[in-house]
Amino acid sequence: MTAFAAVMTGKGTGAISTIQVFGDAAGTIIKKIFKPAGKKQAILQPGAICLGTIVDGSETIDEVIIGCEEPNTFAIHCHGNPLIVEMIMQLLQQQSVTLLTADQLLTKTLPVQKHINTIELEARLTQDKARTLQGTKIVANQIDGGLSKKIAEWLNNINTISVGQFSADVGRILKNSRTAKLIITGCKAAIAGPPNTGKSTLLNCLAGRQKAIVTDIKGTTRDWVSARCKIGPLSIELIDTAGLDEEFAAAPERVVEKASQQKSVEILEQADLVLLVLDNSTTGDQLDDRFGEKIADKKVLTVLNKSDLSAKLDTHKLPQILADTVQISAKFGTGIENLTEKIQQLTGVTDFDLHAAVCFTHRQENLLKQLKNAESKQQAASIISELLNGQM
Ligand SMILES: Nc1nc2c(ncn2[C@@H]2O[C@H](COP(=O)(O)OP(=O)(O)OP(=O)(O)O)[C@@H](O)[C@H]2O)c(=O)[nH]1
Ligand SMILES: [Mg+2]
Repeated sequence: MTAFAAVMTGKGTGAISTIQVFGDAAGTIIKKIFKPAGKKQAILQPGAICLGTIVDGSETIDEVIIGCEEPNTFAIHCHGNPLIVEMIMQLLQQQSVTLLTADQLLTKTLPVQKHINTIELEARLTQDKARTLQGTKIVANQIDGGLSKKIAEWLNNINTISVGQFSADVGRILKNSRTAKLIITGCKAAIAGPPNTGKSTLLNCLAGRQKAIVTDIKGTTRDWVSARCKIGPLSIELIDTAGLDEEFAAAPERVVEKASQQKSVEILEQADLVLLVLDNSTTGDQLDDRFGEKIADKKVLTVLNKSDLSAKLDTHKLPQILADTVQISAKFGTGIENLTEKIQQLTGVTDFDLHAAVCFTHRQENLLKQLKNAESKQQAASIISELLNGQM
């Protein structure tokens, strides 16, 4: 006889928290720790809910509502104070219940209760974590349509479809998946550029609040500052970095500046997108040549800031990688609509079809990559079956 429990609600204080208890011993254990209000015996059959208290011997821990969702599956809805939740979890553990994370518990319960395949299970687990509504839709669409539909199509035509056709289909899925990933899990945008060009002003403008310090002194931002904003279907983590000026940071006494600039480069490397901010009201070389190497494989948008002042920057002299430009004034909030449109174009989300077949877990991605290189139909069929029903 076994039982498992997990806190299903998010971390932190909420009005109500839900603990799910599952397993053939769950009912017996609930009876030991639950005292129904006003009744001698709790009726905990599937579909029933019951008000009462969770007790540890003679001590009352919390007033709760218990629902029996399925045979051997109970939901304890208790008060949301994390200390109360912790006490109930400890009490369950004392009753030999194995404590799990919400994902681990769902992985055990969903296939048994709903008879779902691995892709649907993965979709249900991923849906909660999607950063935007569009992200949840993309994932939900993979259950009946999208990837599941494509797999059904492959299986139905396994005898006629060629290995090359699999490879072409998978190529499209993997390409769409890269865009879908930005929508589902969010996107990191580094705001980089020379000192004093208005990077922090841009972060504040996009975030809609004064998150970063702005002054007219070069080198104001030393430690990076981040803020989240929503642009179209994207939830973007903006990261304002210290201005890049290697010559300035090279002096032996500028230890902090050197460290901040190294951090800026690290952030650039991890970003999905780089907003390179230049001051449009100045002439001259604003970036050293080596900067291009650091962003060579990135999606880069050159933001020509301070466009409220007369333009002096010769954009024709910009290297090819910085050729995609947009003029804005972060201080006065002009040109921001163009900027957000460009960001969506650059990340490929502008016309993204939320019903497109995509993969959304590492497991799926790895298997699709194997399928792309499958050498025989037999091998392809076995990978497809693993994709649909394999272990998570
Ligand atoms: N005229 C004008 N001034 C701006 C604009 N954006 C920023 N500034 C000014 O430029 C100066 C520098 O702005 P910051 O946002 O601190 O620049 P930064 O790039 O973060 O600077 P560092 O952190 O030192 O690298 C401040 O005085 C801002 O008010 C703009 O669009 N127009
Ligand atoms: Mg700054």
